[in-house]
Amino acid sequence: MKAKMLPPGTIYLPDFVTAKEEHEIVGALDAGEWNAEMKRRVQHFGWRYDYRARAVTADAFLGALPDWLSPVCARLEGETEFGRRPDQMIANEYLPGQGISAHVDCVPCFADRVASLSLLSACEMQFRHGASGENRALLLEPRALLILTGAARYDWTHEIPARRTDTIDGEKRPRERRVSMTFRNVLRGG
Ligand SMILES: O=C(O)CCC(=O)C(=O)O
Repeated sequence: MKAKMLPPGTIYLPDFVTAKEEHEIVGALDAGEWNAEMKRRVQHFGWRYDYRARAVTADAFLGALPDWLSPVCARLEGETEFGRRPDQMIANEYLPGQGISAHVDCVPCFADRVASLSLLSACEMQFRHGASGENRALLLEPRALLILTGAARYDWTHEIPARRTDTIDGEKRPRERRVSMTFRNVLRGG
């Protein structure tokens, strides 16, 4: 769990939002419409990502990101290595026992920096290096921001194992409802 053990290009920023902001963001998401077609519920903003085709098609534009995301987007652009204003965001909801399978975010669809904000509950993220099979793990705490760049973005898969409890340094950490927001920039024609 030490920073030096993370895949190169991983940036972890604890307390990126306050507890008040966390509460307001989750309230705004819950006032919207969660899509329940997959194992976990999702909401897409900016551009709809097609999971089956692994594509963002030209007709998938949903509109600008909502105003209530502006403070977080401005901070991503001005205060972090993300360094630009995102135009796409997917919110994921994980109930205990739910996860996301190992993947690299679509390379032709999205630009070279991906940022994920964790809300409400912690979980372990696992990384695997495609060429060597090396593994790493990181505890994503509520309100922390994870930015994947470089090798961490392209050469390592990331995954949230579908578990009810994580065991971190020998300590059992039962999961509760977790919401994440992953920010990206769409590559036109991707
Ligand atoms: O929930 C997370 O923190 C990660 C989400 C993710 O990997 C994704 O949306 O591709």
